Amino acid sequence: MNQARKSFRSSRMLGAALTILAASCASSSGGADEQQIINPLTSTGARAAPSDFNGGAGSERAVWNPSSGVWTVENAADVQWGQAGDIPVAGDFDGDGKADRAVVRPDPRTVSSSVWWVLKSGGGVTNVPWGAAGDIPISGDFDGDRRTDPAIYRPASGQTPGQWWAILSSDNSQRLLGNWGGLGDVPIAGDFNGDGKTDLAVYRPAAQSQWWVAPSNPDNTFNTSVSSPAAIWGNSTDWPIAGDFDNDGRTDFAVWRPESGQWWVINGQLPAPSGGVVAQWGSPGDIPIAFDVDGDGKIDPTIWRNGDWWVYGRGYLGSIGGGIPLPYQATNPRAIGACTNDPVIIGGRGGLRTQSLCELN
Ligand SMILES: [Ca+2]
Ligand SMILES: [Ca+2]
Ligand SMILES: [Ca+2]
Ligand SMILES: [Ca+2]
Repeated sequence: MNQARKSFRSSRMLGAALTILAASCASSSGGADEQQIINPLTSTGARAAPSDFNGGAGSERAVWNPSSGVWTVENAADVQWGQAGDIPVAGDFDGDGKADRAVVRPDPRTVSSSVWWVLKSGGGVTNVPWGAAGDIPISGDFDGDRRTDPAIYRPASGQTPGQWWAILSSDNSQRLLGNWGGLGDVPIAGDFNGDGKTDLAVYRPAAQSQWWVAPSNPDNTFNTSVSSPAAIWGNSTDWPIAGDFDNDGRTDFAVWRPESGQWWVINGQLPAPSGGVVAQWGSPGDIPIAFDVDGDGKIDPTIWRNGDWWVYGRGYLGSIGGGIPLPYQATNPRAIGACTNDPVIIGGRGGLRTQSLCELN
């Protein structure tokens, strides 16, 4: 990675005034009178979800076992891919419309770099050195060619802002996509402006949490001159969970509230509208998953509870395997099973913080 520098807006971001949240997401109430119905709009066409392993309608339940490295996917044979200490990353790296099993592994020879091992659904294997220990792998398509680009978010440290790095699949170029993120920010992979390209976005937990989005431009750059948050949505203990809940092609701003099990979702416009919707699904101790079970393009709020999958509007789907539910998200708060060293971001009183899976067991 070269060390190209770009101006960073952290100070402006941190100094921006809070605006009042019209439909108070910070409130634990949420009556129907303050909700705004999100209108389902047109589909933007098929795009392999990180957990759509067979390319059919909807996603498959999938888990990765952090001890054995085995991927257990609904309606598929178990596959061993990875080992203890790896970070699972699913995405469509080969562009055949099916999610590929992939892991990111710290390189033991250098301890400073990581290797992405991809088992391509269309056949073959790739291993690409990319990133370093402490980086957060991101499964995104930043150039919009419908192939997942290996990407990492390097958390902000001291005076250094958070950095987004990717290998763009369209030209195989290794790029610093932008400096976008401050201390304590949580990276979010989403397409908030609906152009088919993943944007640079971070969630900043606070009493009134901020979502900062640097939207993608047509030339594969990102508008990092944004000077105000795209949304103020969530509180200091919420877990961000982004996805397209209404299938309008734009990722929506959403948080899951661990104390109450509420899903708070606001439409992913830039900037966000003033009101959102809330759904009750889950209980303290659960893990929320953005999952499209039926293939209608809309995220179905899903709860993972000790191996069991519960989908909003459908109920119990059953249990498969043992391990980390996929799509794995850095914001998933709890360890499952064995002890590994990958960083996770855990919610709790006082905000989100980074913690290893070992510490959680
Ligand atoms: Ca694939
Ligand atoms: Ca791509
Ligand atoms: Ca975009
Ligand atoms: Ca949406």
